Amino acid sequence: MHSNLRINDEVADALTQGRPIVAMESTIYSGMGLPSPANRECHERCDAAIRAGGAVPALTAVLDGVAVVGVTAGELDRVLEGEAKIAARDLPRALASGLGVGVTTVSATVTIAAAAGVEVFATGGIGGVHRGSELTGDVSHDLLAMSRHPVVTVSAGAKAFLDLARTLEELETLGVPVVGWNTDRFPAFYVRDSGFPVPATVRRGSDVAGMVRSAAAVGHPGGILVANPIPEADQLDPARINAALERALAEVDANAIAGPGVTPLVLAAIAEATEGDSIPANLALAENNASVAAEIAVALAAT
Ligand code: PSU
Ligand code: MN
Repeated sequence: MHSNLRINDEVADALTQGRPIVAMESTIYSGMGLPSPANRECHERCDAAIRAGGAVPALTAVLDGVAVVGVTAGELDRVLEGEAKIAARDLPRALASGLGVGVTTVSATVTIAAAAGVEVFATGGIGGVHRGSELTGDVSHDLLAMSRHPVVTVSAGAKAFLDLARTLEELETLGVPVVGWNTDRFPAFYVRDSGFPVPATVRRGSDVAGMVRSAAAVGHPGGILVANPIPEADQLDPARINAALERALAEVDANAIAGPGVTPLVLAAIAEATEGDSIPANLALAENNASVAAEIAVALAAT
């Protein structure tokens, strides 16, 4: 029987030797997360940031019916061009049916990372509770998945096209610890402050490593969300980005899109509404998250 999980050699060696590893999702690096060629540059910069921080990058994806932890250089193009978005609930079908290429969301990545024994994961922004969810019920599975799997997620908060107040409420309901990285504010992706506070602030990788080991000691399941604001110099003007978000949401409404197609459509509409200015900001925050994730992975490996 062939295995549905493949860990590449570099990641497998690091696991055996207890060296730091940072998992990466692949939806952000596909056309559904970023337009070409920014998607490739984003992957390059995140991969380099993780290595510079002393950790091994492990890009996850589904390739030929196998959940891959550590996509190799030779496989990367297939992933960048991937068009099937795979959340955790899509994994069983994708693997059992031998899907050619599937790009993994946050929920699928924490699932696969946990299965492989990888404890830290870097993304751009997580999914969350959508505006109007009281009618549509649209809440990203990312939130529940983070509460299920013991993986630290480093994210620049979440985009304000979501209902951030409800997203934070839902994370509390699900029992996911949320900490701000050198901030007491929950960031909103392109901007450093969403207007909402975080329950606690951490200042270094060892602070998060201590939380991970403490959670395990008392049997608290699931992961931790580290909210890492975009660097000051890369932040976008909040008024401008909010106007672009409103235009993007109106476009989604007009197209009567629902389900997993919503987020990719809003992301594309935002890039268009900001005339591409959102792209450098997106790359900068993803790279910054990769660096922080590496610092946390290094601290965890030392415990
Ligand atoms: N938000 C972003 N960029 C992204 C995503 C969300 O700012 O690329 C992607 C991530 O892969 C996330 C997924 O896990 O969208 C959430 O999709 P949904 O809302 O359908 O759960
Ligand atoms: Mn959804």
